[in-house]
Amino acid sequence: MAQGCTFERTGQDGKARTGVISTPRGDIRTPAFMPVGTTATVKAMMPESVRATGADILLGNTYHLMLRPGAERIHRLGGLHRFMNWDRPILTDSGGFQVMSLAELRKLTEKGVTFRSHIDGSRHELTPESSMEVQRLLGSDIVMAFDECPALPADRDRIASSMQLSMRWAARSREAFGDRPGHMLFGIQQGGLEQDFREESAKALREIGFDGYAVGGLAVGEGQEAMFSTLDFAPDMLPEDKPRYLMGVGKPDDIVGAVKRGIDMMDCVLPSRSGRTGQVFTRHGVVNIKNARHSDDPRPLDEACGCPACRGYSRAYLHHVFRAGEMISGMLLTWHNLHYFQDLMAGMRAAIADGRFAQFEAEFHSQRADGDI
Ligand code: PRF
Ligand code: ZN
Repeated sequence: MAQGCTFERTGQDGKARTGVISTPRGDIRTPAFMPVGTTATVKAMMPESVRATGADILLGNTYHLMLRPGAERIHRLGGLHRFMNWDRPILTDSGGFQVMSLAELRKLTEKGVTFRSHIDGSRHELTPESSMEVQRLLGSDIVMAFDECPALPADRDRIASSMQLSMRWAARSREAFGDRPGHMLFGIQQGGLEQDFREESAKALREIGFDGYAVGGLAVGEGQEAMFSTLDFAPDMLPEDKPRYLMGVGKPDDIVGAVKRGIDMMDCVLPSRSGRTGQVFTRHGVVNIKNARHSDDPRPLDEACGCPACRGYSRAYLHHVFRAGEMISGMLLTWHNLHYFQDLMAGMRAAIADGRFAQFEAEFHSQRADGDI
């Protein structure tokens, strides 16, 4: 473990774990949900509000920030924490995944990937070495190795060669990262849905040695059932005494299923993005605030929620400001959604600590309706 950072496991119930990652910028309680702050903001939220929802750590993106406003600029301005006024831990993704989904004219070689910016068409290159440098300039607390992730379905040959390239890049990432006390480097397991490739990838990562391990390459079109089948074996291949991070997941039921299978950290744009499109997550299921049936409803989104949107406003008001395109709509709904996701994590942490995770999971599912509520 990088000097100045520790991972202490404080409880386990079945495969579900609870613990604390300690960093010089603060503790991260696990299982942890990381709100996404791609462009140095969690959209529609002040950092102090993000903290008030219960977040211990945010996710930032190498790809977006290197293009705009530039990593050197952020570095000159005191680093990403100072720049965006968030002084707690930040994890940054390494860029390869975003290049593959957003950039244009991508060219993949052994060295790395060249591409055109989706913002202004300018040419750029990302390699394991340059990704480590950008993440250093940003001042990221948890740095992700540079990897490649094929969209699924893909044939076995493509999955194998992509995974093996990612493992060579993982070794180069480790070398380029060097020794940075107080900062952690996470490796990323790839290998699609294939047990043998997941094992080959895990073995390569374990031999290199990382401060934490991500399960990458899931939630890329395979569906929940296939993702859970893979999570039935993939996390077990990663060191038990290091944090395990499932990248880009997910819906509340994905998160509960991932924690049940031994995942400690997750991130997803869903609560923040849905907050801006009027989709609201509650313990009873999804509420679509744009639906006309909310227009006279004096009740809050969720009676049991302690967030500002639920304490101060009716569904009728939230429906009105959404329909009117008012900015407070995105602010309140995002706040509620992030609060709901953090409540869910806190509920799981407490249930694991008390040895009642199965009961928590049963209640989580029984409270939920399938359709809109
Ligand atoms: N690799 C990286 N970032 C990611 C993924 C990955 O496989 C995913 C897959 N769900 C999301 N974000 N570096
Ligand atoms: Zn609420």
